Amino acid sequence: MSTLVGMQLSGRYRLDAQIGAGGMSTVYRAFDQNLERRVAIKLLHREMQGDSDQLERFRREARAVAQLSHPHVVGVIDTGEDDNRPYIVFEYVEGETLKDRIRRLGRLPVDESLAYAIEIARALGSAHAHDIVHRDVKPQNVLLDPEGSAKVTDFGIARSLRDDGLTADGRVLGTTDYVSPEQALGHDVDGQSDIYSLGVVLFEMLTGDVPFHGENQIAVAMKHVREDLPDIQVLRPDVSATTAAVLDRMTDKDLSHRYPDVPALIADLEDALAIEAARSGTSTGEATAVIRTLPARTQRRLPFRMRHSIPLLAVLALVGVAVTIIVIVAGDVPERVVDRGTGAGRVESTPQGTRTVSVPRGSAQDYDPLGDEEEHGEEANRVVDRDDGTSWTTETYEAGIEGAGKEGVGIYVDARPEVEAVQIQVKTPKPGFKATIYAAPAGPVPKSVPEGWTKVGGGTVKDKDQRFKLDTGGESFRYYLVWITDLGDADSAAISEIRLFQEVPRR
Ligand code: 3AM
Repeated sequence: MSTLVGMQLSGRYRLDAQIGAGGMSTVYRAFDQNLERRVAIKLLHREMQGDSDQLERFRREARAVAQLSHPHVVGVIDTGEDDNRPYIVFEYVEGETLKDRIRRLGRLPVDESLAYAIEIARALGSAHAHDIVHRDVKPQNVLLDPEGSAKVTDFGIARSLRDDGLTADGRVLGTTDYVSPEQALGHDVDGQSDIYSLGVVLFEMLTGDVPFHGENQIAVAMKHVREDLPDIQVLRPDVSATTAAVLDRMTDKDLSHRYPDVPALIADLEDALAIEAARSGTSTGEATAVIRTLPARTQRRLPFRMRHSIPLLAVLALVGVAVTIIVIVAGDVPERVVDRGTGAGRVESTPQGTRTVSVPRGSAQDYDPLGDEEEHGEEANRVVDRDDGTSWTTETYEAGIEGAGKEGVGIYVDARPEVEAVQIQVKTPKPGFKATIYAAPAGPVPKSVPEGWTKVGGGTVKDKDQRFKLDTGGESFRYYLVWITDLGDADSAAISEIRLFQEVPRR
């Protein structure tokens, strides 16, 4: 192949260096002499030339990919044929592949991993909308440009694994590290297969390694068919339950449980990124750029200062100083809400000898283990947004919760790492429902009630501002669940705020 270096394709593209080789083609760094710029050229292997099926496929897919114009897809500039050998001209991306980055740094920060996953998912979404399935999503096919943005390449050019991976005599050409179970079994694949592979890429970013190893590629492929991925929260304990759940759903072997399409996946990845960023209070690398592109609905999960530019913050800081001075001069220092940097920090009455447990925005989750596992999840964080005007609501139960065949539905707050809460405040615009308060220790959220949960309090929510004393038996817990068991006269319940209080240690 190296003999081709120095050659000119179609009198225009000078091949300068071979930069990669795949099962059916070779990638060159080249120079476009007309436009005087660097390009990347993918040239079909000579052996493939006699294979009219493959030739036609390469041509057809090159045309299809050329229709994609997307910021996270490596752009196709031109296609052509030289001496009957088809080639595709791509924009040249200066930088490393995502695989190189993982090799160099090991596991990546959680928010950065999610940011790359979102960018790759956006690229896949655009391809799927054009009926192009990538079929070979892997970090080797994700280029990181000098700004840090991810660009997916090799779209639709890879053949199905049956043709390209496991050959008739069992020889393996491509990697099966990212292969979906259905692809490994040689079934027809669609966009859901790309979602699985992207899930494996996300797993690798979070852990620094692929989930399965084996003696050969076939053994690895069979693990994708038979074995669950290792538990991400065991390997990477700082990953939130939300992110872990998204990863689980991306890599579910059962297609009816896996994300049905990329838009549904993107919405959850975006929420997960906002939650992780809100939890850590900072963002790193590409996450900072992706956070700016999140829809307003998702941005609301973020602390104020992460949503706004520095100059505005500087102005607000000055205003804050002025207000503090006025308050101090007036001789009325408000009680401070202990706040781990989630913004507003509104002044609220706090029971004597206690202080508010600070939970970040993004730390509330709907909980419906006996139903469809979904209870207006998109509204969950309204209970920790310090805004009484916004509420999370249950779904509508015309015949009551019992009538729906459930013992309850609820919402929990993640008071990470853990806390011994002595009181809970539940604010609601419409009192009258009954709730049991449960708590669970650090680790995965228990899958059902009461298993794994400890009852710590509860009763009827009679007031708009209801408080329940909690008895944790001296233990600390991470999750506090408001488990609604009876809606009273209403067909739904609403909660605008949940706050936990802990004792102030005596000196
Ligand atoms: O093997 P490494 O990681 O050095 O970066 C890609 C990878 O490099 C590079 O070709 C190799 C095999 O994919 N590559 C692919 N498309 C590219 C492009 N459009 C590219 N490099 C720059 N621009």
